Amino acid sequence: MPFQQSLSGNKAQPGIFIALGANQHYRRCTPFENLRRALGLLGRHGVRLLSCSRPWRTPAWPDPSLPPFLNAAAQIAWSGDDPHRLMQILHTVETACGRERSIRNAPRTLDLDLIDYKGSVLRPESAFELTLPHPRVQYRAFVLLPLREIAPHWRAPDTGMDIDRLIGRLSWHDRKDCRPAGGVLDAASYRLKRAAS
Ligand code: PH2
Ligand code: MG
Ligand code: MG
Repeated sequence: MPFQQSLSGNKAQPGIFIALGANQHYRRCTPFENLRRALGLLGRHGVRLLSCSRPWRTPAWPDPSLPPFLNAAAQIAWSGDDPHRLMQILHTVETACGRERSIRNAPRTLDLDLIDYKGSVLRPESAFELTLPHPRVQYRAFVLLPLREIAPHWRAPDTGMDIDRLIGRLSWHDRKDCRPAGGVLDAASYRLKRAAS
């Protein structure tokens, strides 16, 4: 299942897309292991992985002197109907992977962002409430480049802009050091590894 393009992107059928990121170890786990563990934990909360991009190594934004991130994007399936509840699940998994909340953009063991929930557009008055689509995704190479691997037909639900156009608008500076990092991120291989150890 890793790096499998979703059949629909969000062209034929809207989907649920999340972004994953990590640039800090948690105990002895590397950022790569944190991302893989997160996918396994999501499964225990009833979140099924439909497709996952390759992991990408990306410079920390906005301060590239911080450790680089490992980023990925995934399409998931979930039987619930409230994106706020799904966000709670993402937070629970972040906490289980050592996420501590400090200042904005601080290094983190795990960040799970809900990018697109079935094409919903939510614009709450408070910046602390869930906003959909994720308000910054359309400007971030570290989200768009992995997302394009699994959803090449994705369009931002609010502006309707397609992913190629969004990537085309990024500056060379923002894209130039973002690269696939090698390795395979999917929950099944993490479970197999655990079972063997
Ligand atoms: N996440 C941030 C801030 N900066 N930089 C990169 N490269 N990747 C991220 O996922 C990231 C970031 C806040 O969530
Ligand atoms: Mg984030
Ligand atoms: Mg976040």
